[in-house]
Amino acid sequence: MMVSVEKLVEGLRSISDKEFTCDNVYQFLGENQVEVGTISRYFFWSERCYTRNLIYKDARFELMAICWEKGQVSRVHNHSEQKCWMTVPVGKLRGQNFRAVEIDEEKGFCRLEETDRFDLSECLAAKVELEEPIHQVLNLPEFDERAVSLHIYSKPYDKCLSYCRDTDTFKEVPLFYTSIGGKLCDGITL
Ligand code: CSS
Ligand code: FE2
Repeated sequence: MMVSVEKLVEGLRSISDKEFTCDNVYQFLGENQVEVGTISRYFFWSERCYTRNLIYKDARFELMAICWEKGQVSRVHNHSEQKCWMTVPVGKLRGQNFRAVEIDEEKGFCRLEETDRFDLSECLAAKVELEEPIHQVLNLPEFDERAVSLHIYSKPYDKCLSYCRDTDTFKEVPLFYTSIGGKLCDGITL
């Protein structure tokens, strides 16, 4: 079924706390695919970096549209131990998962190894596995088009760990919104 983003949010809000599980929300997203026309007012692209555009947020979850120019990639990062689901209503994205083969938290040292990867498009839903939470999302140059992904994070978080593969280090980084409710945030230039 295709639904407006308003209906999608309404549906997510109506799921009880107890039922707000990885599997249930995943299934809900598979059954309720968003009509792109209803999220286009949240789209902003920047040549500098992918953009994070907040659509809805409460204490339990946030929903955002992330806009990717051709070739843009996320950092290798985690989700601060929060649950995450994503779909790709526009274009196509590659997800690459990693596992930590060696970690020394005190030294900020972490050596990663690539594990599985997946391609997402056409609103196919994915969940970021909590057992293997380190990943990167890439709009590969060969996909040759802009992409938009919808992300649900539960609970909302505003910092995460970012991993550098060249130096085998990791650190906490803050996360910012590019826009909220369809309006660019203060101080943001695209
Ligand atoms: N988690 C990243 C996007 S890639 S899944 C972010 O929220 O910026
Ligand atoms: Fe992520």
